[in-house]
Amino acid sequence: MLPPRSAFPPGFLFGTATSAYQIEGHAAGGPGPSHWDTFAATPGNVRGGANGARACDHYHRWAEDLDLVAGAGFDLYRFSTSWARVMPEGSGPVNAEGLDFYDRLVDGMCARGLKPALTLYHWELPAALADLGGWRNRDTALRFGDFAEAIGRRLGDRVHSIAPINEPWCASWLGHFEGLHAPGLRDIRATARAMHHLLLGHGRAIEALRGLGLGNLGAVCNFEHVLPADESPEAAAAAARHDAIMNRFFVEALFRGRYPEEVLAGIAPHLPPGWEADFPGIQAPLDWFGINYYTCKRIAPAPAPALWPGYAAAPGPLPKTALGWEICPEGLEALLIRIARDYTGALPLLITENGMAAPDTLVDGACEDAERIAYHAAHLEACRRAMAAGVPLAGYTAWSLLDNFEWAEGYEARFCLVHVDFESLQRTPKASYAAFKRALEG
Ligand code: IFM
Repeated sequence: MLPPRSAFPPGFLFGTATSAYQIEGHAAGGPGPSHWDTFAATPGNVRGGANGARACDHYHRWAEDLDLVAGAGFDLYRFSTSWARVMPEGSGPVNAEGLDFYDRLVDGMCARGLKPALTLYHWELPAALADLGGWRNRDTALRFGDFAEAIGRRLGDRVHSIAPINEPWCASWLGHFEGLHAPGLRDIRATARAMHHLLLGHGRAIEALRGLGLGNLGAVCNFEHVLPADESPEAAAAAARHDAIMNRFFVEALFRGRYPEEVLAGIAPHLPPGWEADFPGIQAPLDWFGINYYTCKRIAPAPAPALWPGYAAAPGPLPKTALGWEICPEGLEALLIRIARDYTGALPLLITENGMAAPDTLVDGACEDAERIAYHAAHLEACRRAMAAGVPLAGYTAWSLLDNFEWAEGYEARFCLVHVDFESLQRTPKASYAAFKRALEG
């Protein structure tokens, strides 16, 4: 059972999240192509050859979807704006239809009493900017500031909060080093530049939004609880490298104005000249910090001869989700305590994503996702323990509202509270949706 609302302090915010490309249906409404369209169109990149062209058709069904968010009693809805939808060429003329869509969406949230929690970039880089080098190119960070300003001007008067970029580790490392996300590169120089320019873009966006007089601005990073695969010093060192790349690089830049030595050991020669001078902008003060957490990861040294960073994931003993991710709520508790202690202090923290993929099916029109209820319950209890230990946690956001386009996994990994039939597009609330509804009433 999920802990009820009354088990949390008054004002603690409960929300659910989605992102533009994963649900909207990118073919509708006159956007430009994004690098996810071109990545998905390349054979072998996405399971089943899927793409986001239709997704959940949220572009046309958004009112029904917002009714679902409000119907469960959530306080907040975390959504994102697609850069390629609003600025088809990445800069210059705005697609009025795209901006109007987000305007209606935000009005729809306000009309239902939902707090709009806006993420500006959840990975739809306009293909026109990808052609110019994408996040490898410093200019993309500057153009992102312009995009932030255009969105801030139109929606800023009604949104509750804004975060410029979702999960910069995925947008840089997964897409430029591991090649698993768009743009599908495996190139250390591209990675180093993307890591830095995403942070620069974050800083530019915060500057533009503050310039418009907007507040409640934050950042959202994803974290794993990293454990060495065994007790050897080699595993400890490998785990420390993964931890520095995934867990420390972005938060250390945002809150300390530096990059970890373990990461510089690999990427320093590939960073753009003069990178150190960008830290004052990257470190622009924030009003909150968002944590996306799903799993823990055991790390072993890569087999020799290994190039930097020289580590590999090893299997662990805990129960796993449909994507093979270990279920480790204790890792969330440890991370919350660590991040507050080492980086954010009294700044409010939010869980901006947490959830699990399960092999959900409809049986007689119902989806009994008991495993998902247990997952959220265990992670909410971990939040309570962290709060009891002094962590200033202000909210929890379940990933995700609707089964959706799970990036390279296509439509097979279902993470959500509402089942979507991708033929008929019918939405069916799962047992986990009902469990949240009950918990939020109490
Ligand atoms: O679906 C993604 C989301 O887009 C970003 N965070 C992780 C989720 C699950 O993989």
